[in-house]
Amino acid sequence: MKKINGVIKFNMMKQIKSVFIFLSAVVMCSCQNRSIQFSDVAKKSERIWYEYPAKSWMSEALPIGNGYMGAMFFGGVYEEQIQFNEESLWSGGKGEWDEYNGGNREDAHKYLPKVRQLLKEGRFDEAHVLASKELTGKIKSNKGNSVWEGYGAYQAFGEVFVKTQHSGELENYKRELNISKGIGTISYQLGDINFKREYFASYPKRALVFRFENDAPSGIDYIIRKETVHENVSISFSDNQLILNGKLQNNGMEFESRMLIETDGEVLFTNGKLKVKSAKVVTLYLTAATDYENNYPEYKGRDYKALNHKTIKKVQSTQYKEILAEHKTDFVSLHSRVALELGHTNKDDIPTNERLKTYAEGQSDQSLEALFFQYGRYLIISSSRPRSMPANLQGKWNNVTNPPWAADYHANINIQMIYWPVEVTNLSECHEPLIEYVDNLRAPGSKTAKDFFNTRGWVVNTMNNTFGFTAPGWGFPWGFFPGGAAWYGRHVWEHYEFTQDKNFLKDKGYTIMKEAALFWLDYLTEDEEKWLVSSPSYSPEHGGISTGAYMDIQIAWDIFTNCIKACEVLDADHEFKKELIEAKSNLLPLKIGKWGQLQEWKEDRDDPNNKHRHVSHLFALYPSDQVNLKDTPELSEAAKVSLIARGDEGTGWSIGWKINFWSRLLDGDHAYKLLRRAIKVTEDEGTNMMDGGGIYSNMLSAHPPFQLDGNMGATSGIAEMLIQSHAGEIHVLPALPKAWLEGKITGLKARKGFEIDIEWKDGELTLLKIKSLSGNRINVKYRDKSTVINLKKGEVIRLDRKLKLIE
Ligand code: FUC
Repeated sequence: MKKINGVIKFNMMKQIKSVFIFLSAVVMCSCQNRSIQFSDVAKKSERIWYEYPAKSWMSEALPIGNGYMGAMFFGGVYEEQIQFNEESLWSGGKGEWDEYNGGNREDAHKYLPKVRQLLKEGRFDEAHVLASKELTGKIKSNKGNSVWEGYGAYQAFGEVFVKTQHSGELENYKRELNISKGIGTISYQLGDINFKREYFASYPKRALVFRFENDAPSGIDYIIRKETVHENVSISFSDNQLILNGKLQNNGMEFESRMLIETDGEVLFTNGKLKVKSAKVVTLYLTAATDYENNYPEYKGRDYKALNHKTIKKVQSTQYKEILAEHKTDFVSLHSRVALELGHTNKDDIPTNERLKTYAEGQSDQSLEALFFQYGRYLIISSSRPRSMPANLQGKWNNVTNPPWAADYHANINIQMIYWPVEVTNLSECHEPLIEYVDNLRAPGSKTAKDFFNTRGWVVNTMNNTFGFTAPGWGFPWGFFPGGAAWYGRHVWEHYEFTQDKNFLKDKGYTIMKEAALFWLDYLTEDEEKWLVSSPSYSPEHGGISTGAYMDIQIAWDIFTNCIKACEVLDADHEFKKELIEAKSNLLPLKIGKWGQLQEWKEDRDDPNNKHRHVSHLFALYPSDQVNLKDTPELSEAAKVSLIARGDEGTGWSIGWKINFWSRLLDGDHAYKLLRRAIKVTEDEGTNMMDGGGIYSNMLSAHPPFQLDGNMGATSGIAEMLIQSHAGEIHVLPALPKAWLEGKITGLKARKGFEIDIEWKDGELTLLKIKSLSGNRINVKYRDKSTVINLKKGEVIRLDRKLKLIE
């Protein structure tokens, strides 16, 4: 029984039975007018709004961002508070501790044979002690209060406060974030004066823009100041710019923010503040940068002052209206690629906080679910754009110097989850920062591979910072996870699968994947039955040190499989491909345990009462495709048993993951149940690891506390409910819940280069539109029907519920 889980086979029978569709341009023309139309209701619904200013940064303030910078606005009436970030402002690194070297220890691998031997002999406690001492990352802790030197944390940058010197009775207050345009607005009246503010984060201009307007006949007065939690800063004013300069006390990182002010009022600079007199309009353009550069091992050297200078110059020479129009075009060009309408009703006229409350009480609100889906897309567009750094655990939003888990890049589920929906929801460009970042981790990661494992290739463990920390974390049970790099390799492959961009694969992607695979070729060892296993291994964050925790094996399977496919696409590296095929065939097969579960460990020791938030042994089901209903039905059934035992509770991201699992198991109603759980509003800003998850009233996901992965996991889960393309075919409405009787979605992407629109009524497909972007042939499946389509690049077809061509 050596090969329970083989390579996914193309289903020949289905292929033969299928109807072959070859299209002509004539068909394309005749269908031109039959595309999916959205009601005004859907178009209007993409906003979240409130009738009161925010008090809590985490649960109420609203996020905007341009990839490089993020801001949270509160919407205070008499005093506005806008907290802002710049992505590279991090404590830690060599600047904090001159011996810092990404956690690496040169001779660590010398202890590997001994740890392996102890594991072989079943001396787990001793193996744990030795691994904890010798196979953990080097970091300096001398403060006795769990502050670790060198690793650092993402830092709050500063805040802009704007005081309005006017009083009167407050009426008609509204605070809103339009997520399809990327614009925040605040409007209200004080007495008989109308106030309006407009905020956005321009990616093309690399600046945050805040505009304050009033209709008082001779304007009103404002007091504007910038603050920061960091010491050693200087504030100055020149050339209409409020400039904040500083150096982080922690590591000497230099930073600067410049805020250009444009107003019809008179501006005075006194005591570090701007006094604006008799203004009807005040516009602030804020930019920021640091001397950080992603250049291993220095991570320093950017001419940040020149960069800021250039940004402000560009802004100075352009009118506000033009900057706004340019921003809208840029933002909408991404966000509008996908539109989703669920059901008929739209409760958009009810403030979001009230809507969330009634939803948590059990009322239906499908347009809220659609809004939540689009919010995930909004958040990633706002925090991950080409040439920016990737989104971290909090995207780009953080208001403290010691954020939870350092607001870093966790590679044992979190960062990957943040990027799960980008390809399928038509935001491939937003994936690029992750891939760039990953490419830059190869250098430190190959040192870690040598130092700790004596292998070729590169490796990343549980957590990374911005200074190339690729070693295992400094606590073995949570910090040891050499699977990070190969998991990142899956993102590279998915980027290729969706875009079919061979040049990308050839010039960049393949090297990242190959080097991640090399690590696994070397790290895997033979067990007593000659199967390849990892040793030591640790199923993320629970379970004890062992040999052959299945997540490792599934990750090795995944990178080997995808590398083999990449060799085929590129027609290259044939010898290496053979090596991979051989190793893959020797991987320990997945096993079904005594209570019918998919085993998490090599030994059959899963506890049916274990509710741990990590469900790592189902990596094979999602995001990977090693276990899928089409090719491995028994293993899928076992995965289901495991999933039921784990339960429906967890942190925000854990619930997000489970939505994707249930979708892959084609149980739309269970996926939906979890989606409702994910959208359940909470005020908990603590750290509940068991049954915390939900969202805050600003719709940011609560781990708790706020963590972006929960938003993105749910967005990906919704996409998986509507389309799947992992098993070599496009499966339409694979996990449609009963609650979504009616709906439409346009612009989803499928692997092999397709763009898909779907419309359904009474739970039945009514229209399927497929556009081929790469000229590939593929099987399309809807319920028990399937058909092979073979379209030229650019061709479009429309199919009905029987998958028959609509002429
Ligand atoms: C992993 C999880 C935690 C948290 C952290 C950022 O360690 O187990 O729940 O999400 O990442």
